[in-house]
Amino acid sequence: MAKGSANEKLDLRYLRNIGIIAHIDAGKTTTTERILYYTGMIHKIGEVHEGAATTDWMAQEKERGITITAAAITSSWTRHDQAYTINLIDTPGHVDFTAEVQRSLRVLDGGVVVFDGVAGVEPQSETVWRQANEYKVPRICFINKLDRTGASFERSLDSIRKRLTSNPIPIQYPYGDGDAFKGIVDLFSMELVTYGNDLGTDIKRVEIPADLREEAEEARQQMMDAIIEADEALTEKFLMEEEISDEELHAALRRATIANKAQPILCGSALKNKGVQMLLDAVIDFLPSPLDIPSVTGTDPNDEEVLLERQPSDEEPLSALVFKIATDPFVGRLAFIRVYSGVLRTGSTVTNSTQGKRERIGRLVRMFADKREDIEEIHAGDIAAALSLKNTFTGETLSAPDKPIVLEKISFPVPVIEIAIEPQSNADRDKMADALHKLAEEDPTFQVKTDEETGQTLLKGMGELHLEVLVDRLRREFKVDANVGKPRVSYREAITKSVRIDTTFKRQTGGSGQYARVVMEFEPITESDLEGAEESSDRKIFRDEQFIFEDQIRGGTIPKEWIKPTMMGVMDAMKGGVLAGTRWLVCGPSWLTVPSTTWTRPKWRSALRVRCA
Ligand SMILES: Nc1nc2c(ncn2[C@@H]2O[C@H](COP(=O)(O)OP(=O)(O)OP(=O)(O)O)[C@@H](O)[C@H]2O)c(=O)[nH]1
Ligand SMILES: [Mg+2]
Repeated sequence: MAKGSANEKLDLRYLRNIGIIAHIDAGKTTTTERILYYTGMIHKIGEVHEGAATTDWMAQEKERGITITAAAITSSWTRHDQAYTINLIDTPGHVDFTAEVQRSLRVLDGGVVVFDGVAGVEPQSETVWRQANEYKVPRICFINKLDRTGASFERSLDSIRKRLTSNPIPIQYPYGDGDAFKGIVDLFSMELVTYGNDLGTDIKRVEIPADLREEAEEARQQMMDAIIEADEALTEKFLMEEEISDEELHAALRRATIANKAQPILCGSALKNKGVQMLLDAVIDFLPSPLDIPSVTGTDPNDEEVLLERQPSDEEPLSALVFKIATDPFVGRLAFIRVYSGVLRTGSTVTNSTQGKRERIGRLVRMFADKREDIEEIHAGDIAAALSLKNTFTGETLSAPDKPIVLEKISFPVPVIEIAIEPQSNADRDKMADALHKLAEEDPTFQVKTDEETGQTLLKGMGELHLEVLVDRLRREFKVDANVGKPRVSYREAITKSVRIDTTFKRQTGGSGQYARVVMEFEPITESDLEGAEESSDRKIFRDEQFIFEDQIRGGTIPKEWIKPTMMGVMDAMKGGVLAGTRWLVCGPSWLTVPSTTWTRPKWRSALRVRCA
């Protein structure tokens, strides 16, 4: 691992913060696993379908063979004798977990978009592409699964061209497809890359075979034309009929990619270990370092109008964004952080400038999926995690106490579906509240609420799978036994005819005792009641959309201060209703507790109607 474990300054030129994004099952995790293997982070390749992939570490991920939570890893790759640090986030493809993509793209500098070579662009590829556009994340594309029957590089490329706002520029060309997929032509060096073993570690660069020569040359010409067209300086040179070198083409493609004017297209088969090392080379060659992207901007917490800017440098005041909170079964609350400027050090005190609170930085760790390594500092441009940040949540900014800045928050979609959950025992009830709180803290698209009318606890999420996984985690990680069901529909009661209530309350507790008598008339409200009733200046009539309360007490026989609580009692009772609700129309006697001698016969009349939901 490059600079991760040490406290030496990071040379930002040699850092890449990237995310892998795609439709579900395109092969993101399979590709990530190869990246870990070829960069020496793991010594054996684990497959998704065997529940053994490093970044799919949660029990639910292993069992289902899908990624649920974005996993961050750090690795190192040597290119032209220079070691580069790569912080990589493997994101989930399922639409229910789109928030994981959203927050990852917010803090990453570049993206690798993976496509299934049979299906090409799929619905969720369009979504993640749009998200990457929104955050202006430069990207390269990897057309994967070329070993599958029916795979087609050309067709997939065509779908990228047609269905995404893009300017794809292939820099590779496959040799065969399906069972016959044998290797990849590097259109810069014009060599065929093949593999001498199944693990893909024995890379051979050989002459392009005769049967492929013509196609490869045509593909190279198209690449050159496309790069020249995407770069003004080269276009000019071309028009002047000057010689253009491969180095110039390469540099121009890097510029165009970083400026989001083009996307280099690569291909291979992650499962069959073909093309991943070249993908790593392309990450280094074409995706930006933190120095290549615009410096971060934010606002002054004391004055939102004041825009502030921070350069990606250790010398600048600290600015960092917390983009994810996770509950780690071993170490507790983990906050994933991207530091944009300055240095975040263990033992230091920083300001959570979003909330205006101080936070002490305890342990800092570098993440390797579910494993971690202690570090002393996180430098400008880097991504790592902090333990025991108590008051900081997703999307909040940490900054130097004397130079606070608030970075733009992360926007998340609103949860759309609901289920009801009920603990099986009282012990589960307490555990459940705590666990739901923790899960909701991790996941901004998961909300917990209590339905006031039915008293049920409702879980709101992005889809059935999302909620199913959360309930499963509740049971297994937090050991809460709970039943799940559909939310109860809250029927409302409405009175249908007028009724007169005459209630007496008596309590003899020694001394003067307590006595109250309440007489009320209730009537259904009609539309004309609501329209017709005039505003009352003597405050004897109170009205809202569903309720008119008329005080008919004459001559001040009842002190005024008791009237309002009486009305509030009725309003409160209206929320529940008398038949199925838990509240009674005439509330507890606390507001009627009066010395018996002050009471005469009140005559109150109130009208109400409770609308059916
Ligand atoms: N034939 C073939 N299968 C592949 C290839 N890459 C991945 N797969 C298989 O496709 C399935 C999905 O792969 P994953 O790597 O989990 O895909 P993913 O994009 O991470 O999926 P999510 O994280 O759930 O969105 C697994 O069964 C892989 O073995 C490939 O290059 N060729
Ligand atoms: Mg995955």
